[in-house]
Amino acid sequence: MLVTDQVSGYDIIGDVHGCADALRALLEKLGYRETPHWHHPERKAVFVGDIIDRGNQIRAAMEQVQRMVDAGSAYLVLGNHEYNAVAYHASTQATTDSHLHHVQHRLARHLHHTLQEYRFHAGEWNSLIQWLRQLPLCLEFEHFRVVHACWDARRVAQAMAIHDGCCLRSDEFLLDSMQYRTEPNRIVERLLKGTDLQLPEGLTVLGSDGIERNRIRTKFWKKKPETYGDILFQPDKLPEEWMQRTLTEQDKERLLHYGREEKALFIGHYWRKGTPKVIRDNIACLDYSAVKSGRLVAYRIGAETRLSNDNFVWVKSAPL
Ligand SMILES: [Mn+2]
Repeated sequence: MLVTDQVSGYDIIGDVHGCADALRALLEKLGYRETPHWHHPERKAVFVGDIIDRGNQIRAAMEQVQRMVDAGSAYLVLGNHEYNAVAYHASTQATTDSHLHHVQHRLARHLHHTLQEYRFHAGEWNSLIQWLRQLPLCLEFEHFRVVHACWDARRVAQAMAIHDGCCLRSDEFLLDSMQYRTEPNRIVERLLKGTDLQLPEGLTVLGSDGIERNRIRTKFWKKKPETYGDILFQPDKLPEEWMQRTLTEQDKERLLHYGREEKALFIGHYWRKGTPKVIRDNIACLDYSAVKSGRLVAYRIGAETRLSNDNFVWVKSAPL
């Protein structure tokens, strides 16, 4: 389904992660006013997801976004963190199932800050979950697309076939998505977490978050990549000899290629650092690590179809 509005443009906004003050400052800078909820007379905002977790103003950030979406002045696509919240909630409804118990335990760690903030607000938490379940995994506008981590045409088509991409409305889809190697799980993983590759020969990388991983996040737009260095897309670097290492044919088959001629695409998710720049003239990532004293970033798009570095707007967020 194509989204159309009578507006002069859109402001696509990156991962907020509980930085409500930074969000207010950014909206103000973009010309939005809070009367009574944040809105712009000629534009709409589109959030790429991940409003919750990590920061210390999670409820406040979520409330601002919810009010904007409910009033029709913004859209929100689900991030992996919102998906986790919905899956966690579903797992708490069926505590006798051992698989769901495991899911619940794992997700509770990811959702730690969020669960803390909603601890004494059970009614608000339950209604937030129901509200999140109505939201889409991705959105397609006339001249651009928005998804949290990766636009995979095949997975997007599958998602769009279920309540126009608002897949979590379906109990069956939600429960299946919580089981590995089901189609709903693959759809959610691909759109909300992106593409990755398993490292060979038991090699692992120690992330800056202290977690050891045997997988790396990869670019999904590189044409004819040859080495790991060509496709690595994450803050944690690989040793130089691994960057030079040649990809196997099997690796190459697993990678995706979002073409240069495709519609402009906006994503979040990847913890970028430094001054915001487009990845290519049809791909921009808006996650610049707002919660880690980075930037909360927006991209202002009008009717143009090619992206430019001049259209980023950001605020620096205060350290936690
Ligand atoms: Mn994120």
